[in-house]
Amino acid sequence: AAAAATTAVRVNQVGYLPDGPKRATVVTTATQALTWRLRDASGTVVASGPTDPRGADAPSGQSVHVADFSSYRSTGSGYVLTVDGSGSAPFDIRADLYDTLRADSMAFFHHQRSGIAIDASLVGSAYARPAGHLGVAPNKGDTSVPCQATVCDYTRDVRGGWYDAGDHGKYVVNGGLSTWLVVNSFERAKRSGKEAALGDSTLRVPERGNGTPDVLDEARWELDFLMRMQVPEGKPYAGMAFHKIHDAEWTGMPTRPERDAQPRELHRPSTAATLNLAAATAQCARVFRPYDSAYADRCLSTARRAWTAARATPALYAPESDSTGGGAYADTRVTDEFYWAAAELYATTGESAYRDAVASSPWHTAADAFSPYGFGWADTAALGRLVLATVPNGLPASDVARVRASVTAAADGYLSRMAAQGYAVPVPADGYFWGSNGEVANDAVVMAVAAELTGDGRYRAGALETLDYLLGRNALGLSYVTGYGETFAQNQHHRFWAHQLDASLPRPPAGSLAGGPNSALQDPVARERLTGCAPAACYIDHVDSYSTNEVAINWNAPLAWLAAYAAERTTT
Ligand code: 9MR
Repeated sequence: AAAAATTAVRVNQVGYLPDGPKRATVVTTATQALTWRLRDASGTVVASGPTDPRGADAPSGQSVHVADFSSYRSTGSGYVLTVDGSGSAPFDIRADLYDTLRADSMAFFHHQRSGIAIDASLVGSAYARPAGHLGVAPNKGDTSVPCQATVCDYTRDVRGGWYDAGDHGKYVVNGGLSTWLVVNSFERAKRSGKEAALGDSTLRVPERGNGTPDVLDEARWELDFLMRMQVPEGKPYAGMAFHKIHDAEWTGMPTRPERDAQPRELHRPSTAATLNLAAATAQCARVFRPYDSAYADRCLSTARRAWTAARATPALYAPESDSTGGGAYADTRVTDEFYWAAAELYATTGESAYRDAVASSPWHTAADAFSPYGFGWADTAALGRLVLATVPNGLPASDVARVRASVTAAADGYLSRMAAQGYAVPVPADGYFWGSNGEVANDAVVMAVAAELTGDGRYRAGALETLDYLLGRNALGLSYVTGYGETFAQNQHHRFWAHQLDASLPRPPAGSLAGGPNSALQDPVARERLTGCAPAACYIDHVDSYSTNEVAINWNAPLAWLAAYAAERTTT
């Protein structure tokens, strides 16, 4: 009995796809193989086998075994995996496992919309709220936002878009990356002929029924905002993008969007934001073309202007110190943003100037365009590679082959790291930084693209297995996605979904991904409650732990991408 008490069986608490990998991690100090038993809802053992003792697992700080029941392919619900007298959370095995997550994780963006009422008929009364930041008191509003004193002497209408995270800031570098992932999920689905699942009237958005795929409607809400962030002609830095717009001072917790009384401010343009805008709008021009050619034209002219402006001002950096009232999103290396924007502009236009910019970029041949720490808002070279690997373009065939090989090599790296770890996580032991769950999901996106490029099922298995990690097969035995699994994160840091602080406010809606373990302990709650944690266990489901438990558009975007991929029932 003493031994049983220390055994824990961690599974994907939502479940497994019938044709997908099915592995669990068993926390135990036993050094010899144990027997795992898969029991169906009636308690009958339907499969069994030996565990694989792995010993000490550095990221989790636990001694673990792995149980592999992938060969079991029957469907049902209420399965439990037992080892040594301990049982896992119950889970399902079914082909439609990810259908609801596909919709919920994408619906996150509608909930995050600024400048529009979130209607009870779409989201239910608990999540309904008046429009935020349209200038209705006490909001100062985003309809006429002045620049910071040293930046410019005019105001801009930068309404709309998505709030970044638990705060009410809107940041172009993170908005562009997140939009890119949302639109890329549609473009990928379209390549596989399965885009109808993301099409019109598949999401509960106000635009449903307008003939345009709902995922693109959602992305357009942010694209419209991003385009408003471009400096107008005739002004200093014309064509560049303001780096961000947010409150003058941090607001307290909780603060409903429509109750935010802080003055809003536009912060100085940056080269990174400008190139991010160029990449997202160049992609828009290509993907929106069949549905709205006038909009595609507008996106393309924005992208061209942004590109030209970034070339003229190639080193205007947002400072790390600018973090009062909003995040800094500082980045002083923008060669990778130049590469990503050039790749998008080239894939969309085929023009030689953009091809030359791609070919002459150091990132076109760099060995580290894909890093073990994944891509992110400051590391975008991988996005350029993903575009050039998947969108037909005029690069020499040998060049395209090399770019594609770099995607599969990156995926190989993630697979080998997963194989070496008890919890099959694609990130290294020192990779549990702020937003590590987003990093995990981004790595899975790369594996899924490798699966598409090669038809090799190992890459699909890797992408699916990272969902296992996010949904409960992890050091804490907790699903990081609200509403999914037996035990899930539900107190994420958010100014409106702050139920933990004010019972009249809702919890995060189903499908909200927590930032995840962050070994740097960058908030007071984490420092007080998590000191000494193993990297993969540096997480707490507390509303004030913004460095481990915030939600953010750049983390939900790859989750939505992955959920759509997993729901598609492709075999590669
Ligand atoms: O995701 C961002 C992370 O990479 C940074 O280390 C961190 C600190 O600067 O900021 C994170 O982004 C936050 C942003 O600054 C403000 N809105 C909430 C974001 C998610 O926590």
